[in-house]
Amino acid sequence: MQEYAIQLIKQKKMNSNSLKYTTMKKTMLIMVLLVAGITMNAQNSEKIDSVKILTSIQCDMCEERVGELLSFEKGVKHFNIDLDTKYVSVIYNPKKTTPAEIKKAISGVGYDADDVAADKEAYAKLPACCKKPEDHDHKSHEGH
Ligand SMILES: [Cu+2]
Repeated sequence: MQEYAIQLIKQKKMNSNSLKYTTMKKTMLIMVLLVAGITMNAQNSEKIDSVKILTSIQCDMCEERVGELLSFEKGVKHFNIDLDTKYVSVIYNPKKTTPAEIKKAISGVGYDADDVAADKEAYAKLPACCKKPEDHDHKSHEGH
């Protein structure tokens, strides 16, 4: 009976101790979960990269054409086309595409993209207003 009483007292002591312990444990657990959550988030969130490509676009039809292409291009998250500077800025997922692939796609619809020259066939199919000024001049001279 005495032993039981001692045990009870011990248990009480332990309980108050373990209450503190539990609170600490909870805090630790929350912290661990938080850190794990942040780490997982960083791993899960798609990595993004950006590239700025100088193109040979001429008018808003070109802007539309390139815009439509980029809207459906694999790995492209966002893009901005500046008709004045002819620069196309692309935010992309480097796991799904590369600047080279994006440039190739732009070339495929008839435009120079940095060092990648426009696909000749695609360029030939472009309406006159979308062709480079030097080709315009050539045409207008032919007409005279
Ligand atoms: Cu155009």
